[in-house]
Amino acid sequence: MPRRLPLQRARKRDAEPESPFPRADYQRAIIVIQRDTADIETVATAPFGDQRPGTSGLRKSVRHFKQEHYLENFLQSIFSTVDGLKGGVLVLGGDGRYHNDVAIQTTLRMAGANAVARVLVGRDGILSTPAMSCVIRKFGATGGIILSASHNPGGPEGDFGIKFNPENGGPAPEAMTEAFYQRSKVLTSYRTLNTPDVDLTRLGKTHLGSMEVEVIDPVADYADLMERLFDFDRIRSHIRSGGVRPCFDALHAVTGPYGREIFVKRLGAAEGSVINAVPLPDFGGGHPDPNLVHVKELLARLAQSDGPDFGAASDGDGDRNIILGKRFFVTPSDSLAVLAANARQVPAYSSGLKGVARSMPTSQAVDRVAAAEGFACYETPTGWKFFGNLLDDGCITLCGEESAGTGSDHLREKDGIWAVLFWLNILARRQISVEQIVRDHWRRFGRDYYTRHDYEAIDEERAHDLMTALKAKLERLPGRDLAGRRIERADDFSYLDPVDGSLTEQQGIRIVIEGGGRLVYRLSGTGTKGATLRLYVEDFEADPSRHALDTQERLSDLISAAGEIAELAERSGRAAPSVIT
Ligand code: VG1
Ligand code: CO
Repeated sequence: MPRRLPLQRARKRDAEPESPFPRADYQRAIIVIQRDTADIETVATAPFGDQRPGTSGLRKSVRHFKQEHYLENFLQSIFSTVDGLKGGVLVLGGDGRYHNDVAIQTTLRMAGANAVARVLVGRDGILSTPAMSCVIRKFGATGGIILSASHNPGGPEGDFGIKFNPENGGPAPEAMTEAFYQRSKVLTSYRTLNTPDVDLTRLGKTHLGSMEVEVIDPVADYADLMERLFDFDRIRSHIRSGGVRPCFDALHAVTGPYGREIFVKRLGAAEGSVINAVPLPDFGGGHPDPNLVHVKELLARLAQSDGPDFGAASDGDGDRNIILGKRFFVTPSDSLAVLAANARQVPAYSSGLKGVARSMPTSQAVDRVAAAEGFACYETPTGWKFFGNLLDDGCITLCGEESAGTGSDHLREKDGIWAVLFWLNILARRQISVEQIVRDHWRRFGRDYYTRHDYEAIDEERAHDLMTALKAKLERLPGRDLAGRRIERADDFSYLDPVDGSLTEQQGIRIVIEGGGRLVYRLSGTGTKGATLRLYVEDFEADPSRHALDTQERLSDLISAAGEIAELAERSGRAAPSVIT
């Protein structure tokens, strides 16, 4: 395995155009350089220099994606890189955001021209990310293409994205995304079909050239899988008896139809318990990111005395989740720990867990469960792709990220609705509230206070300089005092994959403080404007009499120390973070 290029350094270089052709001349017309058969066209193109996928696929503004040949170039890089696609089976779908409809047809035509034998495409071009993973695995497909920018806003001024999942159903590993990028830099042409659009509104088979296209129900296979994992009977009777009053907010993103089928039809929740259930191209003007800032309507409902007592929401493509009780927020890091500690309550995990994994910036709450229960706990770089090998190799059963992603070996993607069902199953078994479950968990394992401060859309150069300056200090930090406590360790996180031996470096700065405190700094790999700096702060509290404090207050000394060490305000040019979660 070759050593990977450090992400930050490489991204900076992406800014420079690498095309050997002057784009302005080139963009004047689509030049068809070859017409192979009646329908297949080979179109001349020139590389864009900026098609290196980030944390989760290639993500850019819609405007950027709409540049002539931009989407086609990246698609051709995929078709030319993944051997098995020729003659293979491809699954295709997106989160329904603006441009999904156009891009789906472009992808179908290019799949046909690149000799894909069969495509399974979600009705209306829609598939959630976890449903994609489910379908790839169920039908033994060669891979899948997901059109999504996930939690990023949609609409003509919003973002678009594309990701590829190989046959295990998980995000393409780094070596593969790097190969796409390398290919994108040397492309001179792409192949497409000169054919009309395929009708995606009706289920069933049709043909595009010699390729078979099957329009599938995007919900059915996924819902069936959920029914096999969880105790639907028990959840249904818990809902029927009024033991729990759930409300699921789909934020006008992809999970609306999934939520309605599973919570209303199969579990008997009230009609109105799935809100914002119609997927819209601009997510109704909202931000499909399930955090406290963006689920205002859900919070308002939970605050009503006769309203729901269990709230949940998912993101643009359905892989994230937020879990709420009555006036109570479960941090994603705690959620992962609670699921791990209660896994035996759920049919699919009743024999216990093989191990767990969390991304590096995720709090250490799940580590405590692993230590107490005696199973392994892995720490990986941010991004679901790093869990793939551990899941495939049977090292872990559950995994999660602080960014509202949890999942298990049932798929190879994080899975929003799965997490909600897991919670409902625990509630139905334990017959107590969300808040009681979490408080009980803290009493047993201690509480890891946790917050993330995002500095969005800051100047790229300033962000990189901040990280460089901080890295230069790391060596001198251990042994020093931070907010009255000793710094134990300070490093730039690198990960040696225990399964394939690959090394991924420069994955974020960690400063570990005695007693379970931690500061983490990293640059986002999903943002599309400038740079986004994420500061993650956590601290451990064993004393149960101190488990009900305000998080920002409890962490305030560490937050200010984190600002001082990194000279955050001066170097970022921002007095305060743009989002606190
Ligand atoms: C963010 C999160 C990361 C998550 C990724 C994709 O990445 O921090 O945990 O895996 O988004 O999630 P970054 O590089 O911006 O921090 V999704 O639901 O947007 O595909
Ligand atoms: Co997502």
